[in-house]
Amino acid sequence: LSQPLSNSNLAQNIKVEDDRTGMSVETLKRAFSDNLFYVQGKDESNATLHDYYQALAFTVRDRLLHRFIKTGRTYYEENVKVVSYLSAEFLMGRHLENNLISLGIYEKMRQVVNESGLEIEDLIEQEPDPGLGNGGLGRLAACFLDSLANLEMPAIGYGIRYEFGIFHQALRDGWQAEIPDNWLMFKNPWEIARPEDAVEIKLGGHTEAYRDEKGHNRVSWICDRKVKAVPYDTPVPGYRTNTVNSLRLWKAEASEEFNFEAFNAGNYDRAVGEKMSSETISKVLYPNDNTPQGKELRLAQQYFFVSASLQDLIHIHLHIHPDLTNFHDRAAIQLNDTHPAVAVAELMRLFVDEHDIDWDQAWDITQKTLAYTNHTLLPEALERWSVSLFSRMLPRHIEIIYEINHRFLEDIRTWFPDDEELASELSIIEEGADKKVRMANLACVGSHAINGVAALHTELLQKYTLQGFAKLWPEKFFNKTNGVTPRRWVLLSNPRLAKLVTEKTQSDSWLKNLDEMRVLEKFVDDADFCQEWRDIKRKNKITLAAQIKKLKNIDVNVDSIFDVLVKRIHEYKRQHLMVLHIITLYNRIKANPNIDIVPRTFIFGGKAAPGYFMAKLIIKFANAVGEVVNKDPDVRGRLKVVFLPNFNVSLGQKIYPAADLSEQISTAGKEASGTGNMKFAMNGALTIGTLDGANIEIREEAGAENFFLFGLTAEEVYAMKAEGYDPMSYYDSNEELEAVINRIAKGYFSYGDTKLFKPIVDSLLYDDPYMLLADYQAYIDCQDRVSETYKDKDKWTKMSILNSARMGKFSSDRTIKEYCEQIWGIEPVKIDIEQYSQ
Ligand code: B1N
Repeated sequence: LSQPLSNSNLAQNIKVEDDRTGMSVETLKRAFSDNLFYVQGKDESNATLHDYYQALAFTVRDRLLHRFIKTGRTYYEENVKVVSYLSAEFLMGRHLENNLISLGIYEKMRQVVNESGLEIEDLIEQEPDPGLGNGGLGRLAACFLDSLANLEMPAIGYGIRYEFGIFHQALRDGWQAEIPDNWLMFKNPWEIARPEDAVEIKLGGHTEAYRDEKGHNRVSWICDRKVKAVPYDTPVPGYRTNTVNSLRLWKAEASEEFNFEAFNAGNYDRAVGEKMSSETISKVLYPNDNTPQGKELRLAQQYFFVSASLQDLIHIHLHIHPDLTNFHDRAAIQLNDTHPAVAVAELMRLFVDEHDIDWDQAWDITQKTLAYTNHTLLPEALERWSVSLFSRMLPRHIEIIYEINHRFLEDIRTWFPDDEELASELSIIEEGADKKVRMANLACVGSHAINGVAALHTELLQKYTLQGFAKLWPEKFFNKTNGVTPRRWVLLSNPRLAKLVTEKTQSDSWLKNLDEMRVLEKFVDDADFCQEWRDIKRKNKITLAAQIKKLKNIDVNVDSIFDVLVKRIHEYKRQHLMVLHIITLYNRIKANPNIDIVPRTFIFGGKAAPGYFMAKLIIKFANAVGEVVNKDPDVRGRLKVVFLPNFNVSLGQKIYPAADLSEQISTAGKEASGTGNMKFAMNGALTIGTLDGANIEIREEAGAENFFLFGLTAEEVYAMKAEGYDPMSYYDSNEELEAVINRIAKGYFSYGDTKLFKPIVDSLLYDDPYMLLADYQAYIDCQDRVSETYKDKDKWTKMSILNSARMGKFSSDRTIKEYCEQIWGIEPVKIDIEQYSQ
């Protein structure tokens, strides 16, 4: 974003039919061979599938670049307000197929690839799935970038270019094994390094007060370490728009200055050590979801990408504006959870220490710029950093935080003179033997907007988790129910369904306005349409069945209910409740082998945090039960249990379209929103779920009669806990439940070993923090209703159609419009590329 050095219009020399821009089949074919030859250095005699993938990827990338460059230039020249989405995770999924679809050249490219004797699907499968996120939070960031570009909104994603993403999960003897994800092993055609835009990040050291030439008291931070942050930009195209936004991810490298000193001092070892320890910062994604990792390196990661992103934004601003006093008019910054919350202190430091703005004005700009999204109600998931660690790494920031807190508490004590309890609840610092910085409090105090991610979640945040702040500043609170992009989660994942919807609505505009899927409602009684609907689901199930055969060597019945639970493994998500249902059905078969039972295929997928013992044991439990059930001749194949390894975005794309039943069975009040629930419903799965997160709104939209509801409400959960919940009483009074627990406890699923699953049994009987036993009977009864309904094909089909047709609300386009209008103040910007258009 610098002033042009030349005013001759070089880009104009590039003609539409040139090999890097042309969209005709002939040109694409030439470009594909050209890239294979000149980029990969191969020809058809020695090219591997991966070489062909790279050639195809570069051919597609070339066609994004004009739009990419023009988009950035337009934002700069038109001096528009841009939103920056700061997130420690972006779970983008594979780029190639998405970019082909966005550009509208998928079918042409298929032809080109076919003419080389290859299948485009095989090339698409060559791309490593970029797993720079754990689960819903990272995937939400990716859906938001898609919607922002689709809606032609000026936006940039800022995050970390982890060298190792989420681990690859293998299953060995039913146990999870973690394998490093070396996704950058081959070159990444989707990123462009911008070493010229690198910035320095300081760490450690101490602060010194001084008086500047104007006689002002100032502070300078004398660090003991510097790291260089190098940006890598990935284009994010909108669906058939000219807008191509940027995802800017920072890589940590050794600072030249420091290396130089060590080299000059003749200390080669130190220079090399410095380089390695610097690069460690962006080395690996912490594999925890919904539980913080209080590691020093994690705090360094957070500060590293926040400081780099804010310096970048300030640098860009000062290119156009004389000073930073109007920064908030040109930048909106969204904090994706508290992971980037140190931005509050860093923005203040940059304004006050580096750009000489007085405190009050700096604070005003900071608050007007920042907004914070909370993603969890689990108290143990709220980030708190020890003051001693914080002070060691960020000595200036802890001073700034204390100053912010001091001024904030002074206000609180003026407004509520005798309420010391309120002051201690709201304080950014948690007092005690081991003082903590409460990152959620820091984010709330430093932001003008705070939001939850589903209606119930926002309500509970205001009532419990952030109640003090909600009373203090009710006007700061917003609900922004999550959404998912229909481009990736319907069009790309389920092309058969997409084709049918386009035929019936006589346009593909539903992909930009998902509410248009409502048109399908008028076909629910059209027998031919219903048959087509069933055929599509069946074909998708056949495709998934082939994948199951390939990955697990298990044969499944495509006419059985595909009953699916895929998400991160966590006790609050209650994967083990689904296992209790499986054992219940198994017991019924064992008691009466000729029982009339609706066949089911239970499909699990999901990773456990490597240090989360119970989550890993639940994986083993599901696998162990599956092993017994799948091979018992009494079962006669009526029940099959499959745990698919390494659930990720690519596998999700195969699973959601093939599901009949979506399991959304978290303890009410624990799942902030969920987003998998939306992907399933859009693809015509029916939901069995609790009144938790966005399930509530999905049920509202689909209609209560099209949703299998069970279980306690959040308020009932709290009330029961307050009264003293006794899980044993359910075991004592429910024969079916007792038989299930006894079978586990006796070692039936562990070759007689009664110790293996004892932690699960004990947790359920003596503690049951997630109330599986309280919800057990309601769940089983509801599952019996599911089976009854499935027997009535017409009824099930109708419910399925209505679910898909009514999911318009859960397009992330709707969510993003709300953020743009109500929180960011961002408007669409047309990108004009007439000189390159097709
Ligand atoms: O964020 C999703 C929600 O749909 C889910 O309900 C929610 O569980 C998820 C620390 C998290 N909340 N918190 C995290 C992830 C990584 C980490 O290090 C917390 N993820 C969620 C999107 O709103």
